[in-house]
Amino acid sequence: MIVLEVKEIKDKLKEVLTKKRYEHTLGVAYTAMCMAMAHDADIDKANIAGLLHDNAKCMSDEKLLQKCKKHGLMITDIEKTHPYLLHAKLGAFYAEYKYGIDDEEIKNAILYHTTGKPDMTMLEKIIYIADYIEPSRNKALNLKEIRKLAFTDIDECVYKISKDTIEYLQKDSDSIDMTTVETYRYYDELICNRRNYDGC
Ligand code: DGI
Ligand code: FE
Ligand code: FE
Repeated sequence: MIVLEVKEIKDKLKEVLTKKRYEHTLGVAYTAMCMAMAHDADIDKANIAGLLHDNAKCMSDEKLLQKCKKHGLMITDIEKTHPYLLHAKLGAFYAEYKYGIDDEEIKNAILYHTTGKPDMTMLEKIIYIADYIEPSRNKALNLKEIRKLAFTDIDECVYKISKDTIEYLQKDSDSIDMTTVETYRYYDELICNRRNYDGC
């Protein structure tokens, strides 16, 4: 098992990512570390997961499909038609085999950073959110509110991101991964139950 220092991980990423993607990567890592501070999570794990979340992003669809097949990673129907989704799966695999990460929570945070999943761990939520709000992101709706929620109410923040993502993807509803829908349903129910419990 190879174990790389943060500096070595950054140097390796610089070689495989475009300049813009590398800047985004640093933005996610720094945002994830700040969120870890706010939510009593492990700052070093947040850094590593943030740095590695898009390590397999700068690849063509053909290459993503070919590499996943080569390494025996299961490709779902939606991933066959939308291969860019595979950058999360291949990225989690590379985190272990190219960057020496054997921490399951870090690998899962990378694996689910695009779709989210029901009942995420704190680190999974942090990476899912940091990817959406890091400072160089500027296209999504409601960013101001979502950025604040990242530090004040993390479950409501996941709920809002999954809701806006589904709305954004609705134009082409065949493109929506079931895990993305399950994430939305889980956090919708969680927030709804909490509101009922609070009597509002
Ligand atoms: O890799 P990044 O661009 O930094 O961010 P990401 O991994 O979250 O990917 C963002 C894109 O993924 C964004 O355009 C929304 C899209 N996405 C999220 N869930 C789904 C999805 N795309 C499809 N086709 N299906 C999904 O369920
Ligand atoms: Fe990504
Ligand atoms: Fe990203």
